[in-house]
Amino acid sequence: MPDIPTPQAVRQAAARFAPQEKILGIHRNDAGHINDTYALTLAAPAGRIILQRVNTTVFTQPVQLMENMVRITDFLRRRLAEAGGDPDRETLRPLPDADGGYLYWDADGAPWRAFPYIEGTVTHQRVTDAAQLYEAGCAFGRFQCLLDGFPAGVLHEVIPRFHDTARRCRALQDAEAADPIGRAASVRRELAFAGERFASAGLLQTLLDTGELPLRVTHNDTKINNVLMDKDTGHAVCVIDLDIVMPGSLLFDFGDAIRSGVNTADEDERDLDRVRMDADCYRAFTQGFLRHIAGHLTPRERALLPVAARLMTYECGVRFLTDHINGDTYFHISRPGHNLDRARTQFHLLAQLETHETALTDMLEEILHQAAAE
Ligand code: GN1
Ligand code: MG
Repeated sequence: MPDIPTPQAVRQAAARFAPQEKILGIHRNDAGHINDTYALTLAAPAGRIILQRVNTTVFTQPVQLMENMVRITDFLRRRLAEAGGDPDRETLRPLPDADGGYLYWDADGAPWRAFPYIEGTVTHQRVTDAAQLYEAGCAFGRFQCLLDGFPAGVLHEVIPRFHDTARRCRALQDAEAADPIGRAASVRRELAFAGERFASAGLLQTLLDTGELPLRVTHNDTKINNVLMDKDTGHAVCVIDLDIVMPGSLLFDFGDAIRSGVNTADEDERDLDRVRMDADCYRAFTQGFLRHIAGHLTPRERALLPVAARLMTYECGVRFLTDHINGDTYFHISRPGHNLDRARTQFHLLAQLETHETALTDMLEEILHQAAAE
């Protein structure tokens, strides 16, 4: 599979999901780090379409992945209809291709899929005000509620033990030992920072394995840019990127959203002075998230919310650093050292989460109390 699809491959794939004569324009979107994403503009009255080439290095079972997605979105559509929502706007829906399947395989053997574009919405790569995080919190909390009752047993585990942080640490140690392109020596400081925290990495997965944390159906990739917001009202509309919805811990979803949402800078910011933990954003996300689900949390889950924020930030930094050492084989990069820059922002943010953990824990307690009183 070529690194980036050729324009011809993109056009051919597009023509499988929309009549060729109706396609007016194709624009690449570089926000995601894994799949290749394009927006197709179609002649009126048809709306736009999102077209994606699925990354088969990361998703080795694209057919199973799409089976999951169809099941999940069917379920969500039913739940939204029952709740008086708008299923066309509030959840994704994979589009069938010309043969009626959900994947089109191109000449290089790469799978493509498409979704209707949800018009009138925007995503935020970086949050600019706490109200956006409140909305994102509501969206992920509601997503969790809507999936309550989904038969988890039917889901394929498309990337097993995705948020097993200790496994991610072992992968970092393996990368350091193999050092395939000789980068390890130049990242000693980052390796030491990561190494000092290896011992505490396994906590959440261990508690899941022993049954002390409940296994739920979770999103597992709750980056803030995975929520579509109404461009006029600012309200959250739809949770997207359902590739790794799988059984997991709700703490993964909380932690990863905090990781991506409370950073005042971009995930790949080079000037670390700009990377700061915004406590107002932390509070706002938590208020939105807990508004829907505070009553469902077990005492253990409640107690571990701040720990999860720290561990998911750590895990993400470890993954970026591992990929840097391995030669950038997993996350798309657009400049040399891109994954190292990303690892550094995560570790910088993590240091701040650690410093403020007591205060953040108090803040969470207060929000949980308020949520219980409402
Ligand atoms: C990847 O492609 P994107 O941005 O949705 C990654 C997440 C990371 C994220 C970091 C399947 O998500 O786990 O948190 O990058 N997705 C996968 O930005 O590995
Ligand atoms: Mg993703």
